Amino acid sequence: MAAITRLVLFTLISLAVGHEVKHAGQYPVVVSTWPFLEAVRAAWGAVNSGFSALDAVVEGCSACEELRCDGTVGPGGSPDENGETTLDAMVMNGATMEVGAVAAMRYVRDGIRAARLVMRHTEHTMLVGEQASAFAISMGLPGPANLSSAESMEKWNKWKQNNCRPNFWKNIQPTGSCGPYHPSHKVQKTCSMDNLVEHIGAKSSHVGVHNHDTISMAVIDKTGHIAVGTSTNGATFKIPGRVGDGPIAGSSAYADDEVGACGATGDGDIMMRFLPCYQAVESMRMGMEPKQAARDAIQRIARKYPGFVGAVFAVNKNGVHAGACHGWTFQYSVRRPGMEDVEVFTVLP
Ligand code: SD4
Repeated sequence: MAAITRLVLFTLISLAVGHEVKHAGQYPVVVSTWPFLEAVRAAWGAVNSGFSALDAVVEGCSACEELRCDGTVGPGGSPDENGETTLDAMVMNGATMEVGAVAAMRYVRDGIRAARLVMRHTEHTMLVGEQASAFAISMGLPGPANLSSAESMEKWNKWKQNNCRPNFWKNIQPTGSCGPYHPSHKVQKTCSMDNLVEHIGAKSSHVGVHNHDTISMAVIDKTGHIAVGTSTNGATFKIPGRVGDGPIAGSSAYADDEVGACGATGDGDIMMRFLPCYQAVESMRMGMEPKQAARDAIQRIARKYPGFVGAVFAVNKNGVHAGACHGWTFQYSVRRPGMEDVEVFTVLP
């Protein structure tokens, strides 16, 4: 009963400040896209027992990879056009600005751990494809493994039966079958920006509420250091070789101890053109509150792509957090001192 009363009170307080929740100076803090409760619990358990922000982010995202959060995150989640699942993942240390990432990685289930290995054991920022897999296995991660599941294969078979639609091709022929595709000779060339905006605005998004594919997480540890991470298999039925926003620092996530952090989810093909998380963190650096910074980052994309679907959360170094979204209702999860368990915040478009 007491817990329910506390929850109601807390909800009222959070509504009262309009999705911006202030808890100055109380660490640790864990924030994650979507109601990925187990992932936040795993990160919280780690950071609360003394893990660094970076290692807690890895524990949190790794929990989602293992549990296949939402049925779609990590191995066994969404297939590409060949029925294969490949992973994009990234970690960023907000104390040093180091980044480790893997993109379009095959045969290794541990996306976020592979990203941390890139950060820890190389001078590079990102490794891709089979070379990323070979690196991860050589550094001790299990593999090679089949990243498909019965569910991903079923999804893929249904898609094939539906003539491989929806898909990510444009200006190609044939349009009504699975290909192989060729460039269409009927591509309209135009110099008018009006036509261009109309075209991109009308494009329906492939990312939906039931195929999130992605976790993006920020952790502030007990010493106030901040880290972020993202793990995703990208977009359902992506063209093989596609890399989304997941492994791109500043797009799917960004952290700077001096300011705060951001995590993103949504149509990565669009979002990575705007680096929304870099934008949100830099806006906070210039004095915006998290709520304003998150909203501004989303609006910059929506102005150019009115049909885009996406969301970000922003959290400043004091633990004040907020979210903003476009094209769908967004939820993000938080755990910090004073909460009995993870709390989920809902943000309307
Ligand atoms: C991507 N941003 O690869 C990911 C997908 C996603 O919620 O976030 N879905 O485009």
